[in-house]
Amino acid sequence: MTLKWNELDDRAVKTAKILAADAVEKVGSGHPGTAISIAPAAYLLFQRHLRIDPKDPQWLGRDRFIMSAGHSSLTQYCQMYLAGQTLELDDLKALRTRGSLTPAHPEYGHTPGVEITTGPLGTGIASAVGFAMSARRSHGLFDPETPMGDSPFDHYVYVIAGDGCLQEGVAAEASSLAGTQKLGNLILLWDDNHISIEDDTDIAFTEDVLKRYEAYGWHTQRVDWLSEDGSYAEDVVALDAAIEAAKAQTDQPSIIAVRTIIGWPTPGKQNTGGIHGSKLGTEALRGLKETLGADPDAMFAVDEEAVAYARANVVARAEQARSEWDARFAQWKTAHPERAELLDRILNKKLPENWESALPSFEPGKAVATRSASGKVIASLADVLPEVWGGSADLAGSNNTLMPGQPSFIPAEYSTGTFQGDIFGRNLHFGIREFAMGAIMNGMAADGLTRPYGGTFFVFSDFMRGAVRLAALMDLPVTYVWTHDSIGVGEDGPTHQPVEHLAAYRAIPNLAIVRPADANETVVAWKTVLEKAHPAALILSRQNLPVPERGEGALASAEGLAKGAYVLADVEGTPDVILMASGSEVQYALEAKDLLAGEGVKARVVSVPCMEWFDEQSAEYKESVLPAAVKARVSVEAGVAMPWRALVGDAGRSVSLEHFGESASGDLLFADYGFTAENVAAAAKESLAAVK
Ligand SMILES: Cc1ncc(C[n+]2csc(CCOP(=O)(O)OP(=O)(O)O)c2C)c(N)n1
Ligand SMILES: [Mg+2]
Repeated sequence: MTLKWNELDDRAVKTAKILAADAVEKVGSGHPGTAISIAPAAYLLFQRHLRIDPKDPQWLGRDRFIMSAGHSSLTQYCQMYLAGQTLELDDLKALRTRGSLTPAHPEYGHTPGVEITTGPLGTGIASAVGFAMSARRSHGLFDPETPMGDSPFDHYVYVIAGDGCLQEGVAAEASSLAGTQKLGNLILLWDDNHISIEDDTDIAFTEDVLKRYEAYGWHTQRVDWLSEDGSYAEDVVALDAAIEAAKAQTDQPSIIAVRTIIGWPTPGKQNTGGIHGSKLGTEALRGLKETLGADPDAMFAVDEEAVAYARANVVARAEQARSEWDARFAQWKTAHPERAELLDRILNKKLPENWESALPSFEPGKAVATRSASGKVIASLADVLPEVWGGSADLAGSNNTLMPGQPSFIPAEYSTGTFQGDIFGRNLHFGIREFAMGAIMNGMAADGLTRPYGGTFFVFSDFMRGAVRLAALMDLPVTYVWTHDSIGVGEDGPTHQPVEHLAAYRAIPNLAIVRPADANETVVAWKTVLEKAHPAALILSRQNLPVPERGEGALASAEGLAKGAYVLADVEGTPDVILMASGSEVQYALEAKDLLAGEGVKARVVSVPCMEWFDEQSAEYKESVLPAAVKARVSVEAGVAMPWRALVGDAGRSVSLEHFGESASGDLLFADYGFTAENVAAAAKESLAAVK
């Protein structure tokens, strides 16, 4: 079908260019360049391809749009305005000002219609891969019998990315996986303008990007608006044909390189790094408007007729798309009432009645690694929580992240002797790509129909930190399964032994770091994480840990974990000293309690699996666990003591690790570095002395 495009379309594009320039000019900062030059492509996408309903930004049947080049948020904001979705002119005038719907970078959960927070370059592409995977998994979960493309759960995921996104490793990681996954629903427009902040990208970026994507298994196309002879034409017809070809490609993701001139047509500033991230200034702004045939002195002068035309077009397309989709969705609902109930439950963010009865419990006596307990929990979720799926960055066997009996989410032709592939499978294989794993899970979680988890060694969580921070910022219910959580890793040595990681991750706001002390705490940890549905990391041991007796006459119930910290073992009356510990070190605190009792010192043991959840508790509860009057305190954790300072107080002592580990057996390192009952008891006596 040839593109229908008329003079009003041209005028709407001009309006977008001028609004982008004016919005930055008004606030005095921002990124006008790309928003000016990529406007025709973004307009074409929003007006002719993207299936959205401006009245219902959360419409399940919509296509997803992701502005990976998040600095160019105006590209999206101007199109949302022209489409009549969420934003009005006043919102554009309020760009980058406090509380506006138009923050500097698109923010998920803040501006309806923004699918994911972008700005850290490259992560948008990776999250888009997550959205595309989520779409396929959702099709498989709710409508597996229907051919791909015909289900109400099918849709396209469109991304606009710049040179920066394509230079970032996370985009390369995710794009490689997208090729293997044959994500035919993913379409990436690369604004190939050869400019980033330091001007010409030749200084750092010279490979043939399309060849690279071809090697990843992508369908690649090029649309040159800038010709060899230096002439420039915003050829929307050619781009439209390329988008059509990309949509027709059902078993490969697509990239379309659009060679543009940044800032075109801004006299004196186009094609320079200078227009990337600074306001144009009066002269260039007037020049741009004159070139576009607009009043050079008017600010925010919109072409009302063109705006009305664009909005009407989006409404008409939305009405048609809605009526087709609504009918298909209604049919699906009637045909599958149970699945419709499941969808309802998931959309309402509820867990099924009594789901927790599927969870395992562990008999005291036998020692169990918490990673292995976590694996048993994951296995137990298979039938009760079909929305839960996940995997690992090539460490499934070590992270215990496999859901037994479930096929792998890979095209069947990539099945191996070990893993049976199915495009609707459930076990995820991220490859050795931790950052992409994190950003992909963000896309899945933001899409909202599934609950992803992903594992790696805790020490390598550093590689995914940028994505974890975004999950915390967006408050996405992603679960990290980070195992091999301390020097307990042993022989693999200091490169594999986390030391500073607990502190570093506790420093991220809105992220729960949960380090259970034993198998039964691990069960409650998973249960609480799934119930709370916020970003959370499970920090799990490689090595076996004792499973102590709990209940009457023994240690307190592991249910206390849900409060973040709880009294695990107590004494008659007021304790002399409080021993706090997390994870594998709780056992030393318990042993120390007995040693101290032998010397007439009354020690309370508090298990502190999650400082963030403890922080949320009432003042009364906190006082009941850690009475202010008891100043003698000891923390025990195989990591830097920094996060414990507030809990131990001035007279407190920390049994901690302030240096890197070594390649040696974990048992030897624990003992040699002072993680023993004797040393904990000695620290308790020191603290008691300090109080006196
Ligand atoms: C991970 C990350 N590193 C650095 C930046 C800072 N930054 C913002 S835009 C930009 C240049 C982007 O170049 P490009 O994608 O080509 O955008 P264009 O200049 O064409 O708009 C940089 C380095 C960032 N936002 N994210
Ligand atoms: Mg660029």
